Amino acid sequence: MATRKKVTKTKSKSAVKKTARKVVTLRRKKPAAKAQASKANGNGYPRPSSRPWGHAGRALDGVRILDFTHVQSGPTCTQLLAYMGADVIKVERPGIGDVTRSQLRDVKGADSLYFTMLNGSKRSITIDSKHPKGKEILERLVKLCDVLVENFAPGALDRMGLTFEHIHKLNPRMIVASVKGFGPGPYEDCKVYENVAQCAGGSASTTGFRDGPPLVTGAQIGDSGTGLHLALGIVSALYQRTRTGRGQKVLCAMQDGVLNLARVKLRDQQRLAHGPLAEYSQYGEGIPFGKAVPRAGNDSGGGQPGWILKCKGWESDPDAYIYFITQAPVWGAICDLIGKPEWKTEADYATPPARLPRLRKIFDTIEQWTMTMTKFEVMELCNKHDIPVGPILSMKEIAEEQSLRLTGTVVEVDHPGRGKYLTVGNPIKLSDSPADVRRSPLLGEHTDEILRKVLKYSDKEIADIKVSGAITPPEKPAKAEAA
Ligand code: CAO
Repeated sequence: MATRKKVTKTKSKSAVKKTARKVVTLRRKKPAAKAQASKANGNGYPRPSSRPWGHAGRALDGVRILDFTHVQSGPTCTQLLAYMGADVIKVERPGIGDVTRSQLRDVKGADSLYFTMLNGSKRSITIDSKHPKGKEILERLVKLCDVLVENFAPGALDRMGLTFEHIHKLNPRMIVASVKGFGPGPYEDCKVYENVAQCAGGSASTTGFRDGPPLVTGAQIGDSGTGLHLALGIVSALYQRTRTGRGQKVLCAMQDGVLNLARVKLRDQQRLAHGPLAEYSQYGEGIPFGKAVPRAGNDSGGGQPGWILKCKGWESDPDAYIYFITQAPVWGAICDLIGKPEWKTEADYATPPARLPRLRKIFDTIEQWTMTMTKFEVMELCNKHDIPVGPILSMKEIAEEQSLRLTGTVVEVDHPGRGKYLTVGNPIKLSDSPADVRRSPLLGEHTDEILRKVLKYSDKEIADIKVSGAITPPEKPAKAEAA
């Protein structure tokens, strides 16, 4: 990175560099030398690479992440950064590791899919962060990394002695990124899991059918959604650091992340003050609105009404359905396809406002047509006329979908403990940074490698660390001899 070269130069005059910076410079010698060679142009950026697309390294090459995450929200974030090329070092508790390694296990003794699908492309080191030697190793890592990512319960990182102030003293360039359940306020100390966030972020109260209870959604918008937000915060902080030279705190509260994804519902809450929400089917059904945004079933959240309709085979196949959107510009084509050409001109159906109170009847009529075909046949016919429809795909269908394999969105990787498994690759495609999707690490698989090659401990020091108990599980008390 051009800016990195600049920072290294400036820092060479400062006392700070003598400690943490020194090692960082060592590690980055190669890219810095390369950057030197490709002379900067007038605006300070390096000359555009002449290498073929996809052969100029990865977007986050040279970024090292101290990954102190567990369960889902944090690991989602660091996995994405790893896919983008960052060196992600996952710190895990000796003997136990991330609790998800053993949660929802499907293969006896092997790391669960819960773990393997959230921790690909990372390295694993075991460190007892509460052991004095473990603390020392961690502090050495802090000095060598660009970002620390964590999603412990509130206060846990501080209790390990890793306050932001302390981290910043060790490494002023360090970005400290956290997921917490809630932001500052009455609930800031609460522990939070996915569905708590879905409920507190406004998703559950607006999901489901009007006459049923609130519903949580299967998509992990609280965990993976917040991890995604955090990744954006980290990349932005890395970019700002190229100008300021210093790291900063990045905080994503799961409640905030869910609300951000549910923002159209906050939109509707405010619209409600000005009258009923005409695109909600309850409006057409003559059911009055209450004080808060109601659950909208399968109504579309936008201005183009939609609903989920049965297709051929729905009686036995729970996924034989299609989402059908009556987009205004293709209304004529829809009328022709479903055998209702008169709806193109009849006053009750010809315009979007006229159709709003009749949505139930319209979708019932369209459904009579969709039920005569499979969801894929409906899709093929509709797409010919630019009518937006979405077949309800089961996870089985997605797992078998070849186009997702070809794009690298679904990737098969091989794992020594469990054999081949499918994972979700990088959903964000960069034309010059191919995703780096590798299997998840075994617990502590890279402990030795990291101690030696990253932290530069000598053989003797490593031998001492091994017997210290800082990287190994505590000894089980010896069983009392039988009398
Ligand atoms: N060595 C020694 N101790 C370690 C360690 C290591 N390598 N890694 C973790 N620990 C310790 C922590 O220091 C903490 O100890 P203290 O409570 O004594 O300080 C302890 O392990 C447990 O951490 P935790 O409280 O975060 O874990 P939990 O299982 O009780 O709670 C969760 C889990 C997810 C509810 C909580 O971490 C949380 O609320 N996180 C923030 C929100 C979040 O990310 N939620 C999404 C989770 S995914 O659904």
